[in-house]
Amino acid sequence: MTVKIKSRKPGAPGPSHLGTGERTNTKERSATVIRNTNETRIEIELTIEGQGQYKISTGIRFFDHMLELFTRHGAFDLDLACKGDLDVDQHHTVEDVGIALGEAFDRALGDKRGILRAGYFVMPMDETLAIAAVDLSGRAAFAVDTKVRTRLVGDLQAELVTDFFEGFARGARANVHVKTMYGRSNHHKIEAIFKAFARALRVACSRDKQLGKMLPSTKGLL
Ligand SMILES: [Mn+2]
Repeated sequence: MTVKIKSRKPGAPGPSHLGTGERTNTKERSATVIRNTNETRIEIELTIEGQGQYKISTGIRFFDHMLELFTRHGAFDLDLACKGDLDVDQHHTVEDVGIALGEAFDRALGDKRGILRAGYFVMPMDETLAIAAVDLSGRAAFAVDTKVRTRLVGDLQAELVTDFFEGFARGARANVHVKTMYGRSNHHKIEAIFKAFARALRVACSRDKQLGKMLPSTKGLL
């Protein structure tokens, strides 16, 4: 397996479209992750201060749909291409995309000084309600409850939603808790979780105006 990770040096200037506010708000945080194994080949370009723009291709249309709305609701920019061994099944593709995307966030956030670090969101989608809580704690842990009992949602093997968030938690070294509270449509149950997760992560990645560049931990390391 080869994993190449590039990230912009913390403090490097970002694009001018991000405005002329506080100096700390003009720094764009981004990362490129290339992750190749015998099972999947993944390329990711992520910008945290994005415009909700995406180019997603995993070979699983419903998974693309989830990553597209994740990008838009998170206000990130995301180019993500994965060529996985879908002839085996979808497991490697979904799990490895989760890991690589988590790694991209971890790298883009650097030493995590000056971020809120934790975030949560409660997201309705019509008759469905989902909650998400994220802590970019440096420790991987996850809890996922989609309340989906069918094997497939669209063309996605529904159980793999759990593997995606487990992978993300490992890659980002984060605590990720997502849960559908109630709902009827399986499509809505998964979609509400991805939207809630995107918005919780967007908060966690946001800059903390009050604490400034302070590390959001008393431990001294995240
Ligand atoms: Mn949808």
